[in-house]
Amino acid sequence: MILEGKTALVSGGSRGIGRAIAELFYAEGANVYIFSRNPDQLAQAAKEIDCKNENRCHAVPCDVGSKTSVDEAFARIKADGAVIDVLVNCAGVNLRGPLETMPIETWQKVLDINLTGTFLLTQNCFEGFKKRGGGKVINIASLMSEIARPTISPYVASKGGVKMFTKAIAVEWAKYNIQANAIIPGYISTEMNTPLIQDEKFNKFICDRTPAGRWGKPEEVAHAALFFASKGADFITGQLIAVDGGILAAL
Ligand code: GCO
Repeated sequence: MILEGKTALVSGGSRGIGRAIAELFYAEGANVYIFSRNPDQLAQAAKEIDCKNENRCHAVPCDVGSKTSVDEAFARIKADGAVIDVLVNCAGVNLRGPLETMPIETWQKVLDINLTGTFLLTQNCFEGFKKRGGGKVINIASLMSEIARPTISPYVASKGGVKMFTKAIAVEWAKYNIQANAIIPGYISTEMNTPLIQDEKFNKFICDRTPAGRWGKPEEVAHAALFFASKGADFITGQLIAVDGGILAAL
């Protein structure tokens, strides 16, 4: 199995894309930690992911937008004697609304979780990566790292930052055999996008705009994460893979 003997941390691992990545990494032999703000959803997810009852999926409550919460979560991992080999920064929120009336609190919350959270978790994994002689950082960027649409300005800004932060990690930590790459999910059928899927007009717009003619599945993103987590990607760093049904390739 591709991740046998590896310990992975997936933020936002209790649902959506993060959940699918945690499940696939578990299936490939990894010892998996999942972070999420929602303790009940988190505990249930860990139980379901650990379907072989091997105690290989661990739920750690964490608000990645809070340094205090992140420090406490990493203290728990350290107390377990675990060292992270593969970090997946997937925790993210999208709070929508017109730019002209966007409250600063909304802007700050989206940037804190999506971008600063990625910074905090990445920085906390560095010592362990160095101890292990290398590591993997996989950031979940977005179509919005490359293009924008109205009413989601904080999310677009945060995901643009995730793209370039991925390159910053890649160039600074390559000498430690740490690779950093990002995945650009297209429109994926997740809880975050439920309001969009249920909006008949927007749903049609996305299916027409996506050459594959459909919404993607979280597990389709997970396989790209598994590739970046594998030894086969040891000479790939600072790159982005779009799992988007062809949207970014099309006019
Ligand atoms: C939106 C969506 C998008 C997608 C995804 C695309 O409001 O347009 O939430 O942001 O979720 O980020 O990559």
